[in-house]
Amino acid sequence: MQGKIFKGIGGFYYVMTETGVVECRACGRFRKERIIPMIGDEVVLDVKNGKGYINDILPRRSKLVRPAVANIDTLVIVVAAKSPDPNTAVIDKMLINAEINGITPMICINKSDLADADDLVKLYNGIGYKTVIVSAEEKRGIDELYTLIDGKVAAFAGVSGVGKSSLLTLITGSELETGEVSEKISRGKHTTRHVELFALNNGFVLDTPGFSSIEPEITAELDIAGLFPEIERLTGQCRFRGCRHIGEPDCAVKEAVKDGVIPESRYKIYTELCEIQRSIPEWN
Ligand SMILES: Nc1nc2c(ncn2[C@@H]2O[C@H](COP(=O)(O)OP(=O)(O)OP(=O)(O)O)[C@@H](O)[C@H]2O)c(=O)[nH]1
Ligand SMILES: [Mg+2]
Ligand SMILES: [Zn+2]
Repeated sequence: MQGKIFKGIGGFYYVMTETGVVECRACGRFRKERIIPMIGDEVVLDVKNGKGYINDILPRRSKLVRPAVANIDTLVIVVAAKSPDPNTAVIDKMLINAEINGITPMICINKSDLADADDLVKLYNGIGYKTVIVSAEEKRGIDELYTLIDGKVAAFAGVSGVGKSSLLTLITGSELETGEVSEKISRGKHTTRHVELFALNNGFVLDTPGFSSIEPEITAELDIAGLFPEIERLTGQCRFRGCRHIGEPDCAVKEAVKDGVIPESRYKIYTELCEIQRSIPEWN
């Protein structure tokens, strides 16, 4: 039998299968081989005497750290049009983290009842990211958001107070009543936070704090230009093949920055990441 781990508590994994939820333990081999199942894992399981055992983990499509969740397809970066004011540095960091982890990001602008967000939409649509404008308060844009994550495993991330939980309550509302108890994931001082995927009709959602505080992990092999769609797009248009877009002549990327096509702020992050990479001993 095959299924998906949606929750883990005290050594038990809860696996959603075609025939319902199965409480499982990892098989003995896993401990010996130091394999740790993650929430989101697609697993092969066996049921013996009414007890479930996870025997195998299928290859992971992506891996999110803090919270550790596998196979997330979409990172919904939630920002507020106002209160708290959007911070593009934080958004860019989350975008880069998503790109590094092989997760498709999109930007969800909530609290559109409080302010417009034309600048943000223009900036990120221009780069090529999907944006959606919603208001949890006025229940606007929720269907469009739902359509964008339908059939996927979507993690909602963003700084505190932007409305992630409000949106997720609207999105999962009816399904949660019949399934798991709707436990609001709070990260208050004394609240135990457990990570859980919530099933939709077709797909899963996950509430996460932070993800902006994590420094992108830059390795020697990482294709940094590939983390920036607006830079990646221009690859091949520079005079030199293998142009790093830093100081080379006739560089299409530098031109685009000068013309305002590529935002200065994003180019600055690009150069900083290149700098970090250059300081890795194995880089060359
Ligand atoms: N005006 C307005 N307020 C909203 C909207 N969505 C959420 N809020 C309010 O914003 C506050 C924060 O919302 P939450 O859903 O708790 O935010 P969160 O992102 O889950 O915050 P953390 O759990 O701390 O990370 C609450 O008081 C909500 O009622 C909206 O669309 N418009
Ligand atoms: Mg919340
Ligand atoms: Zn170049």
